[in-house]
Formats: sequence, structure tokens, C-alpha cells
Amino acid sequence: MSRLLERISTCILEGDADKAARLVQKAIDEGMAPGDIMDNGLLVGMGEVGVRFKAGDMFVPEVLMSAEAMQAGTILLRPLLVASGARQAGKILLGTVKGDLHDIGKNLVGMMCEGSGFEIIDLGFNAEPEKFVEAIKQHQPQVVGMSAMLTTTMRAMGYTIKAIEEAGLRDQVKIMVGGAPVDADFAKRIGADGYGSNAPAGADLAKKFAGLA
Ligand code: B1M
Repeated sequence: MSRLLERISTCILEGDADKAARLVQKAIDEGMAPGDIMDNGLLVGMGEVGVRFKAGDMFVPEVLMSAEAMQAGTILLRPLLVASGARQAGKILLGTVKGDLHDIGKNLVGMMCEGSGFEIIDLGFNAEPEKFVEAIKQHQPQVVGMSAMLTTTMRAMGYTIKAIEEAGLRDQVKIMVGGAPVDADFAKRIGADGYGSNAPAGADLAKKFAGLA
């Protein structure tokens, strides 16, 4: 790996958004391929963040800073990657379900998935089942991810899956769920395809669903 890509990866790990943007711009100006900057710079850093977060060596505030640094570099690369036709992992539709305003965990999952090369369609929080259905029709994602943090709102995940079934769209998407009150048993009971216990696990699951892991 070049010294510049190594420095970009370190910026992600250290959560330094300004420096990440500066170095990514430098790499672009030096004529480095956008896919190379993404795969061997930003994604290497984010991969290490995922490993450390899973192991309990990094905590949520640090992960959020890394995600912001990742975002700062990704914004510069995104148009170039799309233009150069570089590999995209696919689309994920993400939302916190109806009645629930907690979005920090959902945003972390989105950032981790984005770091794995997915395009994220973010429905925000308090997303009604109909909003998921309409967005599937509009964006044709491969994966739908739902988050809930309240025992009272986790049931909305089941209603949302039902609405997706009733709209005849269930076979088009893989569905993953997560959030503090949710577990694998619950995911199975409501007919989801999988459960992510944390953001890296969510990204791993999405990669598996997209045939990339
Ligand atoms: Co609320 N809240 N809150 N809250 N809040 C909890 C969840 C609670 C456990 C606190 C408590 O009582 N100990 C409790 C829920 C109890 C229960 O249902 N059993 C609670 C309550 C009761 C409430 C209110 C009802 C309080 C009130 O008004 N009386 C109210 C409800 C509002 C509503 O949603 N309708 C409320 C409001 C809020 C705030 C708005 C103030 C704020 C949310 C701000 C925001 O999100 N923008 C808030 C917060 C911050 C919390 C706590 C303190 C922190 C949640 C958080 O962000 N954790 C929380 C207590 C706690 O968790 N210690 C609490 C960090 C985040 C990274 O973790 O979301 O679990 P988490 O996400 C993880 C995993 O779960 C997983 O990956 C993430 C990263 O590892 N994951 C997925 C999540 N989604 C996934 C999706 C996937 C895969 C993995 O695939 C799709």
C-alpha cells in the first residue's frame, strides 16, 4: 500500500475528517484511481474500525468520528466512482420503524454498510410501513434494514414486513433487523431474513445477502 493510502486509512481510524478530506483530494489530484483510494485507503481504515468496535476496543463516539471521516472522503470520491463505473455492492434501504425516534444505531449501520460499498437509501426515523413499500418500488434495493430501540416499536418491524409481503415485494428483497430489544429469535418470528447485533454485524449480513461474503 502506498504511504498516502496508509495515511488516509489512519485518518479514518483516528476519526480526523478534515485530514481525510485533504488527503483524499491530494490522492485524486495525484491521479490515483478512485477505486484504489476507496478500497485500499478508506475501506482499509473502516475495516479496522469494524474489527476494533466488535472487539470492544473502540466505542460509539469514536466510531461516529471515524464514520464522519469516512463520509468526508466518500463525498469526494462518490461522483468519480459512479463515473468510472467502479464496483458498487448494491443498494440498502434503511429506516427506524414507525413510532421510534432513535436513529444513532441505524445511522452507524448505514455508515458501516456505506463503508462496505453499498449505496444507502435512508428513510430516517419513525418510518411508516408504507414508506418502506414505496421506497422499495422506487429504488429497487437488494436489502432492507430496519432498526428499533423500544420494546413498544419492535412490533412495527413485523407490520412493515407484512406490508412488504402484501405489496408483492417480499421476494425482491432480503430483510435484516436490529436494535437493542431485537434478537435472532424475534427476527425469525416476524419473517426477517437475518438479525444484526451491531453495526459491523449488520454490514457483514448485508454483504452476505448481496453475495459478497
Ligand atoms: Co431513548 N430509550 N427513549 N432516547 N434512549 C432507550 C432506548 C432506553 C433503553 C433507555 C432506558 O430506559 N434505559 C428506553 C427503552 C426501553 C424499552 O423500550 N425497553 C428508552 C426510552 C424509554 C425512550 C423514551 C420512551 C423516553 C421518554 O420519552 N419517556 C423516548 C421514546 C421516543 C421514541 O422513540 N418514540 C426516548 C427518546 C430518546 C431520545 C430522542 C432522547 C434519544 C434518541 C436520539 C437519537 O437516536 N437521535 C434517546 C436515547 C439516546 C436513548 C439511549 C440513551 C441511547 C440509544 C443509543 O443511541 N444507543 C437508550 C439507552 C441505551 O441504549 N443505553 C435509550 C447507541 C446506539 C449506537 O446503539 O441503537 O442499540 P443502538 O444500535 C446498535 C445496535 O442495536 C445495532 O447496531 C448499533 C451499533 O452497534 N443496531 C442494528 C441498531 N439498529 C440496527 C439495525 C440493523 C443491524 C444492527 O440492521 C438493519
